[in-house]
Amino acid sequence: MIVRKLEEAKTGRRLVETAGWNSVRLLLKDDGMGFSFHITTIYAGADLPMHYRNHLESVYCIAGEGSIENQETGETFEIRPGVMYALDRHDRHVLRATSEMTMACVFNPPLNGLEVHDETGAYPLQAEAV
Ligand code: 9YT
Repeated sequence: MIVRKLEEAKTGRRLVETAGWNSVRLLLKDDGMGFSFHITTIYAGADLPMHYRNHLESVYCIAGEGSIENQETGETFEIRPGVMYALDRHDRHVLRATSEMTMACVFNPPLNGLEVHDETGAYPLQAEAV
């Protein structure tokens, strides 16, 4: 069994900070779960184009408000506490935060903790899909 505290995980390689957001990786590839699990904070005013070509991601909003635009379809959905979105088609999207948002995120395949977004808003593939 793995038990971790968010506050304690905000150290070392588990905390990734970049423009517009930070993410605490509570579970990573080397935990052997087949997915990674992150608590991500999106800063107020962030406008984040992303395209996870190599990963599936689901995101649950715990706090804050914003929107997600599906650039494949042109649809925009409000994001607020209680809303989940899943990028089941590797959808190109833009996440916008009108207030600071706290999100619980799951990635398949799991991140190993070192990835950074490339110029297309994707993470490189560093694990086989499960
Ligand atoms: C919600 C979202 O996709 N934010 C970008 C960061 C990502 N969730 C991560 O690496 O934790």
